[in-house]
Amino acid sequence: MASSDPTPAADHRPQGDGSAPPARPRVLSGIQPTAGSFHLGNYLGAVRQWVALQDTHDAFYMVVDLHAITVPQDPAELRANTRLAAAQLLAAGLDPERCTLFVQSHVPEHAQLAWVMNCLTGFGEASRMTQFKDKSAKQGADRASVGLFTYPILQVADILLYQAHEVPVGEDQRQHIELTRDLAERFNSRFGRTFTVPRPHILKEVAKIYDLQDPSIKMSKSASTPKGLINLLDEPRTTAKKVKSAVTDTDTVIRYDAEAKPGVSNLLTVYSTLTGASVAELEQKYEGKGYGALKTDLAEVMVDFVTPFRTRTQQYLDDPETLDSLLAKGAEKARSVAAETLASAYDKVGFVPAKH
Ligand code: ATP
Ligand code: LTN
Repeated sequence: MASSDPTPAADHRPQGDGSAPPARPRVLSGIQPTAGSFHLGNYLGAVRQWVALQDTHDAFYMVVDLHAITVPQDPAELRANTRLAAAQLLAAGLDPERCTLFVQSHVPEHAQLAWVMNCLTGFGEASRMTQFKDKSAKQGADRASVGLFTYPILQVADILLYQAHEVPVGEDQRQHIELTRDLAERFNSRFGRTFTVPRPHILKEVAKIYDLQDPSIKMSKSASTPKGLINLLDEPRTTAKKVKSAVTDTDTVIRYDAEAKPGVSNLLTVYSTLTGASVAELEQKYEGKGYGALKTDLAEVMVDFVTPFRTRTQQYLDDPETLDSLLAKGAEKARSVAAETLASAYDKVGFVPAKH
């Protein structure tokens, strides 16, 4: 179930003549190419939804390399990680025939609209973004780039360029989607209706997957110990080991209770999402059995999931020409939409059209 949002997406796209069949709602999302492997939180909190939404929505997904350079990146690693992210998205089930998959820097309109949005954002407003506060605190405020500060505004441009109705993300991104809504409304009221006001698409159950060693924090690539982080491209043996040594509690009852039993509850969420069995069914299945049994079975479920995922990812990486041409086609499709929105926004703010 998507979290209920009080305000439906408001579609301010120019209307057709009414004879065309109703278009599917549009979704857009992005993932950073900053870690080699996706982790289980990225997959369950975001990518899994992306795959499902291809069938019901007009879906645009991108690897956000412009966002990645808001913190220092090694150029060769960035290039490799961008292709690796795309390969993992394809391995996870994105189908270029059913969605538009592209790399953010291939579509120059992102940076162009971001500038306009920068000029519409209050300095104080941008200063309240918690992801910036967290990330800049980690690096030391003096070393944080201006790009990191305006990161959320680039994200706003990403979303508005495609007139997206919904944005599938994890809970940590909610504030950025709120900013997107605010800026879309501000632009529309100041310059006339231009942008669709999007809403977040956040699945409650998987909005936050927790660290296996410290279930009070979200699973993250920047966790203090790699033992609590499941990277999808890890050796399956390593993954099984991490699941088996997940922190639970001194009690032995397998019951979902996020407050009192965060470790077990997290394992139940993961188990349930990967197998389709409900949490209630799992509680029943493991009634009277210890945590060992649950962990052994979940380790097997995880191994069965990551093994083909790794193989498929490698197949895409082994053929970079095909991968790059898939991405080029995606960028072409994305650009045709983005260019139209940018032209309309430029016109609204009063720029003289460039002669061709
Ligand atoms: P990390 O915390 O490891 O740095 P991230 O948030 O930087 O991860 P992104 O590439 O920015 O990783 O995020 C990709 C998607 O994964 C986002 O939609 C984010 O909300 C989601 N996500 C990240 N971690 C989790 C988690 N632990 N549980 C659920 N969703 C998550
Ligand atoms: N900030 C997001 C990544 C991201 C994104 C987007 C998500 C960049 N642009 C547009 C949704 C829509 C993150 O850190 N996960």
